[in-house]
Amino acid sequence: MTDPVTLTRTGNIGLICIDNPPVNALSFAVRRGLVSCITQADADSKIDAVVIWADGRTFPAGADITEFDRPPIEPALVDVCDHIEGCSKPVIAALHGTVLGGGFEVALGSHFRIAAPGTRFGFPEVLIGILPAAGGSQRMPRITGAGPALDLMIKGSPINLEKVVALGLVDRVSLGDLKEDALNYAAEILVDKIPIRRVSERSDGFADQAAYTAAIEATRSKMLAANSPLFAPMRILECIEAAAEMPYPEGRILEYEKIRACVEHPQHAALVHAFFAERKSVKFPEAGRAKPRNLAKIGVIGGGTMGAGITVAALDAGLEVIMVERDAQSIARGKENVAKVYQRHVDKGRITAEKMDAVMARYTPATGYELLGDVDLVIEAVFEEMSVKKTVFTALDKVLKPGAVMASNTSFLDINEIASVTSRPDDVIGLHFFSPANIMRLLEIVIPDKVSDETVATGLALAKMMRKTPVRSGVCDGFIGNRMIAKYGDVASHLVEEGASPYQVDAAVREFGYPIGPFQMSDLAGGDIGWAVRKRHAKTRDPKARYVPIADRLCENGWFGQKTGRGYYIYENGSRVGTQDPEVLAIIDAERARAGITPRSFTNAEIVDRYLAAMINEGADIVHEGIASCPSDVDVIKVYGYAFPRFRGGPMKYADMIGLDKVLATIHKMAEQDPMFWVASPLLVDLVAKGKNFDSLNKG
Ligand code: 3H9
Repeated sequence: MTDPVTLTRTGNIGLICIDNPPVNALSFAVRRGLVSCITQADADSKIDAVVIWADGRTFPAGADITEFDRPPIEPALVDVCDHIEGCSKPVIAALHGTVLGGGFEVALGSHFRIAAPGTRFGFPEVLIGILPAAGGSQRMPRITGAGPALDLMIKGSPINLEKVVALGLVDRVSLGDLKEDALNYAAEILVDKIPIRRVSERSDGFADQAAYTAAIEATRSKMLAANSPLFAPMRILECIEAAAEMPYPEGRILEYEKIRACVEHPQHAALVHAFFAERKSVKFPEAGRAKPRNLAKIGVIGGGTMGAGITVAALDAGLEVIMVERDAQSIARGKENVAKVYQRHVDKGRITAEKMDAVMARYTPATGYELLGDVDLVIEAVFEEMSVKKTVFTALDKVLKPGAVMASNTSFLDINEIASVTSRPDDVIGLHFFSPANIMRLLEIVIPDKVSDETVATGLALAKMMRKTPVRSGVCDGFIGNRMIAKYGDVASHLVEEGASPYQVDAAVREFGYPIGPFQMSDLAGGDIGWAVRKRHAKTRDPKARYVPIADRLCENGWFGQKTGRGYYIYENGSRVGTQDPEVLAIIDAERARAGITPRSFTNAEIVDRYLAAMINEGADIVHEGIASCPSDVDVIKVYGYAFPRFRGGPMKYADMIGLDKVLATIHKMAEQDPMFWVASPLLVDLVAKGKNFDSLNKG
């Protein structure tokens, strides 16, 4: 294996080059190489200054996350950064790409920093439940003070070069070839005899001590008020607070103690799982077998909330869009739905009016299919009814050019049946967006029986253009996400029928980490949506299956949730925050009495156990049936589309963490009460029998 870090010499400047694709992560060999090259350069009398440069697309994007679950190997990254800083000759970091986490810390360990335009900087450690622990939490505030460091490290989102320069974190912007400019900068430092500036010895960031303390206290109060369940952010704050209170050598010890606590916390493992799950989900087998077709112009059928959201996502991706509605009035509304998204951007100063005009110039409204003859792909987002979908696909089949991809945004219906009305089922695919489609990152790509690899690869290419997180799903009622929600939604209603109030169920689910509970969600989405689905299923529902009619009673009263001012909660004067409704509780009482149920009390833990056991069991069945390719895909769907708390990794990861035997025990216990509803998934039973977990199915 070749060394990923090398030292060469250009004149009297040593050039350390890191070459560890894809993102130059600071794995063991890179750390060892950096230490060794700095030592060599320091000892080499022909070298007077050193440039650290990285080949490929980026300066190191951080520590190597794949190493986190292995025993640590020396040298630790913090020692590498200190070693760089300790070099007796000027060290210049030449930065490009995404300078993140440990990469940023290597840069701050260097004495000078030069960066190429477009470089992004950040400390995303918090997103994997840890903190910058290679001296970053101690060095950055020494330059910037507390505010910017708190902001960057607690949010975890990257910032651009302009901001970094303004904060004093980068000394020079390269306007030509970065490597050459860095070498010239090093030469200049030598000629001008600019003294070495070690960040760990600086204190300019602490000059305004009052401002420093105020920033810490303001952030602490905000965090305590928000009552966030996340573990790492408060540890980050403690590190930044300590930076001003102790010399660097002590600060880095504290930083080490804090990261140890983070690493041992279950949130870290869950968040690392979420990180890799997201990257795994995009790897569809079809993409390896076929190339995507060209995508420049697409059609969207329907201008409602979904159609307009998809249109905005497509326009944002740089595509031309033809939106089709059935008549002049509907298309006018569709156009308005699209325009108002951009108008809001203009009003908030995010884009100029000219930019909005330029984007809208790529949008064409239409009331017929005639203009769709040359589009590369069509997404149908019409009413969720099989006959309506079939009419649309029959019409599209007549006008689309050969090779145009025909996608349905259905969230429940059988795409094989939709494809069957066309002469080209190989071009038909499901692209299930989540509302608001221009914001939600999840895209379920549903794979019907006859779809071609090329069509799937094109769907994936669209997801990439739209910056979506795509997950592969087989065809079944509700696909992965909605099929699961149907199951645990039933459990929520069972719990209410048995004695919990909807408000307690919501509170228990929020306590687990969801932003809102299932009944708040129903009020937000509109109770009529679930009602329509239940009516559709009524004909095929087994009369012996448990059915809780409480939601129907509310809908019969016209209480559909926020949009009608009343659902499970009351929403006074258009408020989006509901208050509890005694009349709802009375309806629930009446329904319990009708069902002959004597209500009992539940603990929040009992509610969550049952709710999640149903979710996990359905997820296991979905994997068992091959609808999901692996358990981590189920996790991605739930985290990105259904607000499952990311810090718990997803339902399948959560199950692994609490123990599958515990989940199975809950299911068996519930089956004693309702054996028809609670059937343990064969996959879950099998894994428990073999002492394995869901993660064992994620490999490969
Ligand atoms: C840290 O630094 C801790 C320190 O403070 C101190 C500790 C003591 N490690 O996302 P992509 C892989 S914590 C290992 O598809 P993009 C990724 O899995 C770290 N692997 O590309 C994928 O592999 P594959 C702080 C990594 O262009 C491939 O690279 N840093 C790492 O859309 C391409 O990734 C972070 O948290 C890594 N650090 O986005 C940065 N990063 O092809 C995390 C990526 O086999 N990374 N890979 O699936 C990112 O945010 C994005 O990957 C990045 C590129 C923006 C860099």
